[in-house]
Amino acid sequence: RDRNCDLDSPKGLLYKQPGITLGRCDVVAVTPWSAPIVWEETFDPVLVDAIYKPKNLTIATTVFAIGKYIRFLRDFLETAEKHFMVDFKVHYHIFTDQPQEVPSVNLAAGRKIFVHQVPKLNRWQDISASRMQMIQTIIEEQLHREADYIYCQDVDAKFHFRWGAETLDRLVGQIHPWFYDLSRDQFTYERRPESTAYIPPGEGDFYYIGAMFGGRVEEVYKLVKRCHENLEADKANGIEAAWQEESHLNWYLLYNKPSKILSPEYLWDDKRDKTNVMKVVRLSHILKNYAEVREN
Ligand code: 2GW
Ligand code: MN
Repeated sequence: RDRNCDLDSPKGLLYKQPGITLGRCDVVAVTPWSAPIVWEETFDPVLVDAIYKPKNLTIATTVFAIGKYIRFLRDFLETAEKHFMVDFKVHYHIFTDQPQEVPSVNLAAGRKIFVHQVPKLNRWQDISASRMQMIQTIIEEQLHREADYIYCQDVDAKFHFRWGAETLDRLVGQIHPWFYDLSRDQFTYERRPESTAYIPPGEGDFYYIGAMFGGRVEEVYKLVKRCHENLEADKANGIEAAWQEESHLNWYLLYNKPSKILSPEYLWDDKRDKTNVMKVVRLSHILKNYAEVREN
């Protein structure tokens, strides 16, 4: 398993020479702590696949489809089969209150769906916050044995383009598509010192979206465990962070720096027009009728 960190590259593979002075000049592709920020044209997909495919990795993904959100699952899964970690072993872990409604989707060899029945929670804040706890439990019970990496995603999204092994790393955060071009004082971090998710003014790297985080299973385990503990501590104190688990995720990733960061290409929002830095959209949050999907 430790060999997963090695970047063994096949002999004789031909690819473009890495540049020192050329490359994307319109975006920053590395953080001040030397973690890559992944953008189109900053990696060679053929080389990335040649390094990662021989490792025989299993990549788990978790998606929640509770209540009316079950309707988004088919498109999510069908588009994932076309673009998400193609030619890798993928285990989709679906958490739903309606196991009989999980669509049957043709999966490529080595890819599997696991359905986990969960209760129907009514408050959306509870659905969103309980994801941390459920991911913690599934890692303890199953994934620590069965998967190398885990990526935790929203279901109201569709894949459009390669979402591949260039995203694999120890701890991975996703830049929120509405915040990548704002200053840190405009981020919607939790600003009340009474919350465990509190981030003081003047601090902050990026605003990470709650809809996508991931990495090595043992690193994501530490993240979800800590966020779950902090969510519980806040609840005991009668406080709920501004954006629930997203606020706690932002706190965690500020003080436990991610080793790789995904540009907004890896989760765009269809409500926002594509900006100049966006050469491709790999996955995007679809337009949905909030009022209709959210009423009980
Ligand atoms: C129900 C009522 C209101 C809001 C959400 C739900 C709901 C969410 C639901 O009835 N059933 C369900 O399965 N969910 C799951 O939670 C589903 O996987 C969904 O994609 C995820 C997050 O809810 P969603 O997609 O409505 O939230 P966004 O995309 O508007 O939210 C962002 O902010 C949230 C803050 O709590 C989360 O951090 C989320 O990850 C962000 O994308
Ligand atoms: Mn969503």
